[in-house]
Amino acid sequence: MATDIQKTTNDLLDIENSEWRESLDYVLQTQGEERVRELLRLLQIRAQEQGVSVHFTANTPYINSIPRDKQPVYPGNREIERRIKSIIRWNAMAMVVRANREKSGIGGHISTYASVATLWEVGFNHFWRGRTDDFLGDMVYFQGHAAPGVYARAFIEGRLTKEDLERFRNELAPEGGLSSYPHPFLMPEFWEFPTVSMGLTALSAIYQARFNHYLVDRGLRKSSGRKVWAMLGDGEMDEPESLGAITLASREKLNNLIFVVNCNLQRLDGPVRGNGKIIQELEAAFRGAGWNVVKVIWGDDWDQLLEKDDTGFLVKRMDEVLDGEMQHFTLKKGDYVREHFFGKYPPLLKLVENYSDEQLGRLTRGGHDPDKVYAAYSNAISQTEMPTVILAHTIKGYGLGEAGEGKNITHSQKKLNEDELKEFRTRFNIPVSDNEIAEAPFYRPAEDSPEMQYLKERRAALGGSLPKRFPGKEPIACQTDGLIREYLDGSGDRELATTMAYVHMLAKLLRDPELGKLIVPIVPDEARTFGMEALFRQAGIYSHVGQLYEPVDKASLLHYNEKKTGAILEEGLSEAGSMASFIAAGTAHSNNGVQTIPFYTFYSMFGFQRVGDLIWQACDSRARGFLIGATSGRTTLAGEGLQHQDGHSHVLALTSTRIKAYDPAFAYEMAVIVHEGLTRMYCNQEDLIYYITVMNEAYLMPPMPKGKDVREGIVRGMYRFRPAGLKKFKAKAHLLGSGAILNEALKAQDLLEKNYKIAADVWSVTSYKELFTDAIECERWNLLNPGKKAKRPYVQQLLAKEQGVFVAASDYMKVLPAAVAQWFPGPLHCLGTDGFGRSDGRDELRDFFEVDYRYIAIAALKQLAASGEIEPGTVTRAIKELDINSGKLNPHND
Ligand SMILES: Cc1ncc(C[n+]2csc(CCOP(=O)(O)OP(=O)(O)O)c2C)c(N)n1
Ligand SMILES: [Mg+2]
Repeated sequence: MATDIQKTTNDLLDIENSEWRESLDYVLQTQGEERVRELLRLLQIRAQEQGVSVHFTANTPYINSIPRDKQPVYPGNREIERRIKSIIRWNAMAMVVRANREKSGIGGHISTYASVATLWEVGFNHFWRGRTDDFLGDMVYFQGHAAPGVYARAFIEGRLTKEDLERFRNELAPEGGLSSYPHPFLMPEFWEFPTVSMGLTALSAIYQARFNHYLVDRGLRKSSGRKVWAMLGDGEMDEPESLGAITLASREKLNNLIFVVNCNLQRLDGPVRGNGKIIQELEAAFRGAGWNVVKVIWGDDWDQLLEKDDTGFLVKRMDEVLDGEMQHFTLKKGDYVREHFFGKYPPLLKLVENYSDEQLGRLTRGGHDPDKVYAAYSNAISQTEMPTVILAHTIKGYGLGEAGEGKNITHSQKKLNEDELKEFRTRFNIPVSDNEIAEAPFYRPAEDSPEMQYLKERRAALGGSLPKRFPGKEPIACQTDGLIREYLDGSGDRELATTMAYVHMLAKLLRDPELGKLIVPIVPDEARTFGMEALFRQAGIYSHVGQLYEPVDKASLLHYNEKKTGAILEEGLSEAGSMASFIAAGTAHSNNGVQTIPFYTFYSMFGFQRVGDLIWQACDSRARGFLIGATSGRTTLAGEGLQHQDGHSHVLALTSTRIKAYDPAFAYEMAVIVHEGLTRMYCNQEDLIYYITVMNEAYLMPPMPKGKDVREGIVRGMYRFRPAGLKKFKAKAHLLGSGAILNEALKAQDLLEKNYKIAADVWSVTSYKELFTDAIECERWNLLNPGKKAKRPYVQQLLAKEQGVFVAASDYMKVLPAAVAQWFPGPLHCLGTDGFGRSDGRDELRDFFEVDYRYIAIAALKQLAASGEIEPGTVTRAIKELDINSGKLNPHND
């Protein structure tokens, strides 16, 4: 009885639901979309007035955003495209299988490309434009571990040979090989964007798209309708960087940006959201952020079912099915789909009663349906006001069958046995015979085959092949001597910090008739800290819309000046975003046909430590430019304490060989280094990045000492700044200082000479990294060329005639000077700032970290005592005289 009542109620509800739906259909047909929206809004208001709280949802139903009747007609030949795609699938799989047979454990991925093939092939055949004489080409960031698919296509296009494919992940073969992932550093004429550090692609693509607008707004190139496509994984979207900048993209109305997220619902270990729906989660995030979201969930064959279903149960079922369940529908056969997907509601079972199990098992996902993908891409490229994200539902390991389709292990599947290869071959109809199958041979159709003709015609129509990197440009910045001359004379009686000298130089560069328009100052909400606010007015802060409000400080000379042609990229509090801008500006020489010169100025603690992986990416990208670590030095930055005081960025800068790292003490040193950087990166066209730390301690900037080797020494890392003054002395010491600590070495020199009759030379070490790199290069050469005249490291040559003891002090960790100690002619004592910073004054910090002049002096005395040149008692006496507390806190541990 109760169930009968329930049934009647349900039936009534169903009728009511149908009536509402039909009314809506009627309004839509007779009055159009706008009227539907209006009515929905009115209903929402009415409900709210009656106290019915309407839950906020940024989600739309779990169906395709573009209904079938809004899909454009597919312009290509589906059959030939499917053949081409199948061949690429085969070769991509074969190159991984073969590589792993040759060298077990060499790795590579099959299942990701298998899931993404349609998404890419629709792009290759219809959307992605190559570079031509009058168009720079679209910028496509390929999901990194699907690289075999790009190589396989390049093979079919005739850009790579069979032998090249055989050397996938065999880069050290004599002829060179194909890199595991997209690396412009390793394949500079092929890959444009490194993409395999998950998360960085989305971030980089956003800032790249914005930078493309910036170049147009600054008048550096013409608007061309060029698009930036980021092909991403759904697991990858969990990285904070992936979603971290999406509001910037909508705020800046980046209509040139398209994300395509390959939603195969799986990542490496298992489902991305087994208990939820990743597509819905991402839809809400992107819609909330103001993006155009296009969901491509179901293939064509679902449309008929959706059209036939007037109960609403199909969409209901689609909405509620969990990603974890969807994986079962991939793995199991049609009878399982009938029972568990459609079987949940009787009307759905009825809906598919005329479908065979086989048909149900074959129902496709939207990301494998070229029509649906084409519709989504067409929608994306026609956006004028906002960026687009396409959420495409796919199957991980599509076509691998038993070898991994939809399985949790599929990400790491690299080996297919003979049966699995046969199954794959048959499914995709590849003309490889049973006799050859065990070999997994590569297959390329004959040159005059319809497939090859079609493929070539399509790429020719789209402007040629991609990815393709275009390295190099004409030399610029070859005459910059004049720019730095004034800094070589010192500051007279004016005290300056190196930061001030740097900002002065940047302002001057911005005014330069040749280079000014190419300089891109980047700063993450710290310009005032570095005294850069004068640049606001001079160069302007870039804003695509200009300044729509009157700034509160309008009357001030240094007001906050946003403008469309502004040069400064004021990134707000995003060091990661700033680095992404640095990469965009630093690679413009190859990716944008214009050699912009980025100067990214940041709090040095939040550079290598915070965004080290982006710096690594910049090096791989062959970016060029200046990274300026400001407020640097563990003891030079007073007050800020543990989180802010950087004493290790120069150690982290050792990690990439593309980085030149300098810790200059004086304005002239910095000027020489900037000049050198401009010359090498822009005149000589070398792919380097100059990291320079600047400080906020003001002191007199001396003129550059005379001597022809000074300039060379600054660049190579070390030179004698002030020789000993004493003519008659007990013993000799050499004091090495860097950055602001050089002044402590000078004070120690005076002290040693005056109070202890020890002559001391003071050396400025601008770069331990340069000294170290040069030394290990020499050692390597000597090791491999035993019969030839040995090379001598620069530091060894420089100190060859020196006697006495050596003390090195810097505001960085002791390991820096220790790295070069073995090439010194005598013992070297290293002072440095190992340990966490503290908030206190500069003097207190230098005492705490034991890097002030007193410690430099006693370290020299200690060394001299140890070598028997002075009385051991002198050290004890000096410790007392200099008021050093031997029982003080240990900065290393306390
Ligand atoms: C920062 C980072 N962490 C980890 C990895 C290793 N890794 C490469 S791909 C991958 C899973 C990617 O899943 P998804 O983004 O969903 O791509 P799919 O292969 O499923 O298309 C992982 C963990 C990486 N490359 N980068
Ligand atoms: Mg995935």
